[in-house]
Amino acid sequence: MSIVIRGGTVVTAEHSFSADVYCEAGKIVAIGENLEVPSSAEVIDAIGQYIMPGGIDPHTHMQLPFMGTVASEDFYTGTAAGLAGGNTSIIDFVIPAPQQPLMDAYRQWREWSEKSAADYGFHVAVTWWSEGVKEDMATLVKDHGINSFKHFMAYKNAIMADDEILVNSFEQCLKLGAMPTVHAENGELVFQLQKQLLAQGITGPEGHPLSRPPVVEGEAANRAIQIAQVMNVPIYIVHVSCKDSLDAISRARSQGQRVFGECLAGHLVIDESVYRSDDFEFAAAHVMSPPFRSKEHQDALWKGLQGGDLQTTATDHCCFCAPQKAAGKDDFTLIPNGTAGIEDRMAIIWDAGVNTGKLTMNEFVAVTSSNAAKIFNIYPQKGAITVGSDADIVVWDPKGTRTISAATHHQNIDFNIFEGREVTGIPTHTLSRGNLVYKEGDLRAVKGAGQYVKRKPFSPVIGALATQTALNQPTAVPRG
Ligand code: URQ
Ligand code: ZN
Ligand code: ZN
Repeated sequence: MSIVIRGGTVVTAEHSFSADVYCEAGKIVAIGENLEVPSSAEVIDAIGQYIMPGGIDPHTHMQLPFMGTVASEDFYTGTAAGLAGGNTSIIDFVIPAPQQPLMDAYRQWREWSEKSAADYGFHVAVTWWSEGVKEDMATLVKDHGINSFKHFMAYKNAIMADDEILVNSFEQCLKLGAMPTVHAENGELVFQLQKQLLAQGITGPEGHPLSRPPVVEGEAANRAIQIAQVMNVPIYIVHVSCKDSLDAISRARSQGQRVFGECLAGHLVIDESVYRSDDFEFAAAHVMSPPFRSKEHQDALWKGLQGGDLQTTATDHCCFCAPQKAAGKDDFTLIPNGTAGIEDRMAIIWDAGVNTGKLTMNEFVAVTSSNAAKIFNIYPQKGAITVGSDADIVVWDPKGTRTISAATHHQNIDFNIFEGREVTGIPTHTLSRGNLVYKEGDLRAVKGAGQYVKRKPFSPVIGALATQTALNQPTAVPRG
């Protein structure tokens, strides 16, 4: 199977240039003007369109068992929906129950993910501590291509990691050359505020954001960053949602500490007014953590992306349908946390970022693909348009339009947080390791065609430098 993409403009995190791209046997084989290729090659006409690295979503939870139920999107339907939106890789999460051996959970998630239609990797969560956990972390890095470990500072009495777990795990991450990542919310404060709100009779979804104010996220982000500094490890803060945590990141980065931040497409364009709806289903559908915030925080996140204090965008794709959300009808703390985004992230970031001048096209590629590949050490295999890279490519029509809706999306959820938004800038073709899996509305995802992506660790000292060096590359055409 060979494909040549003709007549387009290649857009990478570094620059943009006119060129054809020829793909064969799953790899990018040639890039240049008026390429001569075998007559048997399938031709994609990309005139007036952009040829970009396929999106990498570094934060998804396909078929996650959580809060007494299981996320409605599985690895096949979720990765397929991503392909329809120009996303060609995910990094999902193995989340062991406390006392569950990490290796057992890892094997379970590898089994679930075999049905993926696109390439995938994992962060592994450290939800408890023992010598066995420490040993399993080493096994996962040395033998299974894991180079990042997640720590939930929220979710008390479930998967919450306290400071003792953070310190022990960060120490092991340094030894292994692995990246520690955190969900930064102070779980003790959330628990306390939840009790207070329920005692006041506030049981509806409007209680959710009240129990997780920005200060609760800012405290945890700052604490995790300071622990990382003392432990001499880099750190990646997932779903940064507010100025409070972004300020902690900016402060640390300005002092040379290696801190990376991720924000979600949803947090960039949706605000907390959704929780004040009288419609329980509508408000509950938006219950995720951290919650959607006010506009001042959205503006701060955009500035974080523009200024380089936030490096990646993601979705935290973790789907629960209305009947599942109804578990919290009388108690908002029982509403399963999570919603969707994998199919819409690229178009949302393009429409709200590039079309408004907040981001250049090159910065768009950086924050939707290349930076995640660099931080998690799969660049330029992924996240690049270079000879030898995997042929994970999206052909992007900057003039194409789409109205986002649950009625037409491919995601296995009965709600879309971007419902009704008309976006300008859409994928017309998606290639997954050189296979044309999406063509002008026709989704041809193949169950099980996705491959597990092993990620090498960074060596303890060089690793931190490598991460920084990788990210120091000119990631965008200077905005003039
Ligand atoms: O916290 C997370 O990232 C997982 C459990 C998904 N749910 C959510 O509300 N973000
Ligand atoms: Zn989280
Ligand atoms: Zn998550």
